Amino acid sequence: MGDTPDLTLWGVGTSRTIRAHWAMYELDLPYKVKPIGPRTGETKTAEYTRLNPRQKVPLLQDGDFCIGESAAIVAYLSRTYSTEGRQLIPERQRDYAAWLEWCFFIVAELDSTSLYVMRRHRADALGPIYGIAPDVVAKAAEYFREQLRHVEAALADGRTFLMGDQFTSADILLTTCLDWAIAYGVGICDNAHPYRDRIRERPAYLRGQEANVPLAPIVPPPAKPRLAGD
Ligand SMILES: N[C@@H](CCC(=O)N[C@@H](CS)C(=O)NCC(=O)O)C(=O)O
Repeated sequence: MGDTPDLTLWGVGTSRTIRAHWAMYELDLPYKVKPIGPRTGETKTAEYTRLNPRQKVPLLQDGDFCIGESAAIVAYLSRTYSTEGRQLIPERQRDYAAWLEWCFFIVAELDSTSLYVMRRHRADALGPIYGIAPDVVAKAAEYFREQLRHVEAALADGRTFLMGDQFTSADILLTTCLDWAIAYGVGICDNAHPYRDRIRERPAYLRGQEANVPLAPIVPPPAKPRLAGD
């Protein structure tokens, strides 16, 4: 590996792609952006499918190495490129385990089981593809609120970040879910507001947001029935 990493990040415009852009700025890493968007056909090209057979964004290319899944990308970047004072993963064994627990919890319970289910079944999102289902959307929102109680309990001791004084990639994952929930009109617990406000002031968050903006509005091709993806 040379002194300057050869990093290319594919994908903009989603709650998942922002995580990787944000992590790049937290770690102060130079990188190239391929601003492809979801449901534009750009994840289905032969070139992209060779790099990422899952046909999803985000995807990180580090030289000849490719890795997908937003939570894995931010963990990989930190593990590979952290420096003294700039790291997104705790080092001590039990802190590491607790960090891992938060990451899995956020990805599995807040993202996949709640917000993404809402996205799949909202009329203004992927409902036309997967089925418009207001009851499912309402139940998923309720489940999100229920699960957020674990975050509420953790923040009740006044900690700055999920892992205490150290900002980690778990905070990146959580903040993107809180932003997503608010955008969907799902209320978040009271003590998550000051937590989120604090984090959204971070220069890296603001720069990551800017980098995540699509060059042009994402216009999906005409809807046709699909079995899987997105
Ligand atoms: N668990 C994955 C989810 C990635 C994902 O589903 N990405 C969607 C957009 S949010 C996508 O690329 N769908 C393919 C497409 O729409 O072309 C992650 O966190 O990276």
